[in-house]
Amino acid sequence: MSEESLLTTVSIEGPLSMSLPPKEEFSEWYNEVLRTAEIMDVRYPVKGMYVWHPFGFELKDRVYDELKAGLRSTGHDEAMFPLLIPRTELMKEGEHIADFEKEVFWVDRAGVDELEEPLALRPTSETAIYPMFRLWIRSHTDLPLKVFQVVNTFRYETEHTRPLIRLREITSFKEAHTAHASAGEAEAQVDEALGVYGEFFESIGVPFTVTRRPSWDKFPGAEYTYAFDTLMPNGRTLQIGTVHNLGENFAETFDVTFEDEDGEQRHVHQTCYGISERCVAAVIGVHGDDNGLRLPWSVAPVQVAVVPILFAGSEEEVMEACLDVEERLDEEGIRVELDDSDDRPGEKFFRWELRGAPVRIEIGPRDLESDCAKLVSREGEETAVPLEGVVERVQAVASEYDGRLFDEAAANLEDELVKADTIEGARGIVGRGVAVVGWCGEDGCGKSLEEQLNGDLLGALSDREGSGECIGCGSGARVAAAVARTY
Ligand code: A5A
Ligand code: MG
Ligand code: ZN
Repeated sequence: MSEESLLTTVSIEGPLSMSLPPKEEFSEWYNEVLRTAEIMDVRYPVKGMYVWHPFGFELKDRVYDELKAGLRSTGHDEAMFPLLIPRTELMKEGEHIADFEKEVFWVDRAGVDELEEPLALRPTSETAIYPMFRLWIRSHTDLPLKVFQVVNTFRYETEHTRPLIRLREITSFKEAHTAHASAGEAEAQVDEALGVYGEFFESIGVPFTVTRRPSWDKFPGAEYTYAFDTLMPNGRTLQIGTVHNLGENFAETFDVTFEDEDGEQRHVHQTCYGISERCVAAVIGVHGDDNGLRLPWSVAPVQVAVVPILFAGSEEEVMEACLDVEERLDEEGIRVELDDSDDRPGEKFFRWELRGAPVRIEIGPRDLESDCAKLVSREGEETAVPLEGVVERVQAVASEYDGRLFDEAAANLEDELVKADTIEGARGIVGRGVAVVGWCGEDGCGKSLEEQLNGDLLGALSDREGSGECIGCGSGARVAAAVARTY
């Protein structure tokens, strides 16, 4: 056996350690991908708090760049408020605190002193921000006010904690808060926010449903809540964002008023909306495969991995060609990494598939004989490309990559949204997909549906009409509602 064929054999098969649990075993797969692709280290000794590896952090930052761009382009300004909230402020809004009280971490000592007033670690920042809105807003000319911040928030979650999904320290909580002169403007803001979030999720390839949450699942203190959910591979939906119309509730509590055009003092109308690093969990869960991550081009920290196939005698020539390809891609603003580590080619292939690089370029002596490089898609399709045409070919792949990823995932979600006309039928769907059922919209009937179906009523789907009978009580179905098992 020649040296070359021996190495090739190794590179194709790879050692046994280079494998993941199949994606079908989603929970094991997810944990193993987070660990081996270096997204999160879960060994930090506080429950529900995890460490971002640099690779995961860069992925997160790129995802959040998309989100921030959408907010900025619609007139939201970034600000930052303190982590600690005085107890009296936190306790002011009765409905809000009734729900959050069980989840709050407290600071009640500083050094050796007991604090006169305990300070809460923000579980979310309404009660930190609105006392400042009170000072900032004087007149109708100060409205609308639209700010957002990306901060860590703390929630003492008692359900099973999971990295990126259910955290006690949410490290990347993006919360937007707005104030308006009228109810109509606040409603229009809810629509704008739904649009910004929809475009954001599409830009990271994550398909979603939008539902109006039932009254018992709305944000505490809100008039109503819309939520974005995606479907994870284990058949559970994950709430990946929410948009709330707060009406005048918080404005009344925090005395946030403005002088209108007739010189009258009025309460502002408010909205807020939030997204956490669950959106990164969604990117990972929705697109990954048995070989690891499949990252959208828009957010992949490494879009193209260049792997030299080295043999004694041609090393210099091969490295030169690799460096040239790297440089030309880099000049075009493509995030390229030349993997010149000492690992075997097979190990490098595994690494870049695991890390979700959309394209791998292999260059070896055989490719150079015909002045070509081998371009391998993340799905494993191989094409020989003339060296001088590599940049163009990569750009062609880039231009259609994310659209295809999203369409594939969206079609999959569409398949899993299954209409059911009976309780029996819906039972067979909940737990593996999303049951779409006629619902009268009554709270009592909805709660009983949740019990009978052993799932959560996500609420009325925004893009579907109710028709026929409510599957719970047989009266007219006012809405088409989604029911699923949730994270
Ligand atoms: N102030 C508003 C925006 C708010 O706090 N809304 S929220 O409670 O619904 O949170 C916004 C989003 O954060 C949720 O839709 C969910 O996607 C995410 N989230 C909530 N709790 C979380 C947790 N413990 N870990 C990770 N993400 C969480
Ligand atoms: Mg909660
Ligand atoms: Zn009913």
